Amino acid sequence: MNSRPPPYYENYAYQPENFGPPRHFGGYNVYLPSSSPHYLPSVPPHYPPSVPHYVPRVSTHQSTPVPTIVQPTPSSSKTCMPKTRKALILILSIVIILVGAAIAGVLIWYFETDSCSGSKIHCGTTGICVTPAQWCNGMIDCPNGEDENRCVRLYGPDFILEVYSSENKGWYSICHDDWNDGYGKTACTDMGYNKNTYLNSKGIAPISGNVSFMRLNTSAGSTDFYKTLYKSLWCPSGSVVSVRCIDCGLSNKRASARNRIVGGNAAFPGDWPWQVSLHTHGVHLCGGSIITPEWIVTAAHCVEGVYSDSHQWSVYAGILSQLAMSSSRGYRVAKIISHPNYDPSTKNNDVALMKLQSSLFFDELIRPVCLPNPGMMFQPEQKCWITGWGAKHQGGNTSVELNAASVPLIDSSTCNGIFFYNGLILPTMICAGYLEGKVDSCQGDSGGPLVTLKDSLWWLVGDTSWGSGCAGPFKPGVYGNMTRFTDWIYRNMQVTQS
Ligand code: 4AZ
Repeated sequence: MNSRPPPYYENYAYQPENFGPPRHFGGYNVYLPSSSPHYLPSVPPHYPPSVPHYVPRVSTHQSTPVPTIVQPTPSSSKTCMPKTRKALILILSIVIILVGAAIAGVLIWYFETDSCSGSKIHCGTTGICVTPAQWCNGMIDCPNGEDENRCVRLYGPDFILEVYSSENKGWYSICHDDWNDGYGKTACTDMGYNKNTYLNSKGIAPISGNVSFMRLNTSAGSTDFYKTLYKSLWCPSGSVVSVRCIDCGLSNKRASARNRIVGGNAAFPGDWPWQVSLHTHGVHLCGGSIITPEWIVTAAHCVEGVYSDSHQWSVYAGILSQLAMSSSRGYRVAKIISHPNYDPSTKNNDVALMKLQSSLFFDELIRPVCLPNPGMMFQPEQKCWITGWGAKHQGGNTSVELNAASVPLIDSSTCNGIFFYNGLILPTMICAGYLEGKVDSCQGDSGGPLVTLKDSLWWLVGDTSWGSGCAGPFKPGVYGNMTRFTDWIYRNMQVTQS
């Protein structure tokens, strides 16, 4: 039996669909007089020149006696042509109404059948959609169960591919026998990655104590590998599938004691290649982290209220100096997704995603950081790094150059102590810093990364969220706890897959 913790779909961080704060369309005032008729001049309507010309023609025609035909009465002769006009107008109105109704019908049909264009996921080709919260939650919501039959995740620091079996109610690793890159790409796209970023699949030793696996039945005659999986207590190759969906977590940084942020040092090119600067109206406001060529992780409080409109943002990647950014264009943002359960008063679930309009091109200076997989453990005092263009002291201006500093994690029970944050640290938060202060993130670093190096890869441990001032004793920086958000991030990356 699988002796691991309960299935990861129990994602407390994710709650039913209610994406983001309501859009604020501040400043839009349409100056339509509420009672326009009062503004109309009280003069008779102006007719086009054809109208007076038309009336005499009618009377001329009527004046020709036709003995065998009943002569129209003067009154009827007077209204004969206006009636034709009325009929024409009536017919025209009906045609306009019908065309309008047809267009409205087509639009309603389009949005009903393609409601996935919003924040929803397609149930295969049925045309039906479900919310990200319904996807892989252990309950069938799609007509053919599409929401529960290809649930995959990467487990632990070795990226072990696991598939959820609703039949056996658990997560299972997959025997490497008969596995190929095609299956690997399928699994990655099902997680929310684009198949273009796929790196490789490997066979590795299973986690000790793992005694049951899923095996591929290649003679099952299906191209869909999920349909060929069956539970087995034996894995002939003795190895399970490990998949890398993106070449993440690489940096040029050599281990060094170079230690601004508050108490940090200026960064070198390529040291923190996932770090981005988020500008609105030409000004740096927040940091963010690249996780795929088109997705950036930041803090929900950075994109709150008036800042939730994607059009105002520009994303700068691979540039260390704010001065250099002002002379470059930046990447446009197509979409912002804030965590639906972000609470501005407590900063609970302070995470958001930005989808870029065009993909980043990865090189030495622009690279993604790894999202922590479920089952990853960080040491209580794990050495981490914070980076950003934030202030170098409490109340200072944002910095021109990117700065970095090393801070250890502080376990949540300590950070919630009365001398520290006295119960304000929620499970979606993680603290990092020193008891004596001195080194910390500060205003302008928000949304940026808290990363750690583990097994030669850089992992996103948190996103800069809040703190009581900057670098004061017993008031460390507080970061969004990324392991709590990865499930939500993947589901939302799937929303806009295709
Ligand atoms: C901020 O306002 C901010 N010392 C970021 C980090 C910290 C405090 C404030 C933590 O962006």
